[in-house]
Amino acid sequence: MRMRNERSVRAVFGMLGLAVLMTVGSGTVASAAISDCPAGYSCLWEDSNYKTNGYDWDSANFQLYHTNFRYWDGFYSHPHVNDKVSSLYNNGRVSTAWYYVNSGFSGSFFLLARGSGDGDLGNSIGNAPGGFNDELSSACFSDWC
Ligand SMILES: [Ca+2]
Ligand SMILES: [Ca+2]
Repeated sequence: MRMRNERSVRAVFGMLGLAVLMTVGSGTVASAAISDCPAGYSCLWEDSNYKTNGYDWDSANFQLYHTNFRYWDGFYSHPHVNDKVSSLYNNGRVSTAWYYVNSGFSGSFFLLARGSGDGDLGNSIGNAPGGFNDELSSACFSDWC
């Protein structure tokens, strides 16, 4: 599948942090769920395919960083996302986003370039590597880590 190949290539670049190269073609993966992620935010959903309990609008979103998903206190409030994120999207305006399995930007991590996401952390297909499903506890855009 064309889209799957694009996403695999982008995953490799994402791991290298080459955000500048990531903008080409980012619009081709847009879906109704991703479009619910506000511009300038990274959005996190409990389930795969950019949904929480079947609702694509029900995401936890951060604008600069979030040090501990256990205490989600932003404007876009969501209490259940710690260790439950299964899909996510970086709709930031500028930079790569970093996602960590532990609070305080520690532990294993991966990167998503601006304008990219991963619809299922439960597999290693897409922009995020495998092994991160239901594990994430903090995240930041690269200027704020
Ligand atoms: Ca989950
Ligand atoms: Ca965790």
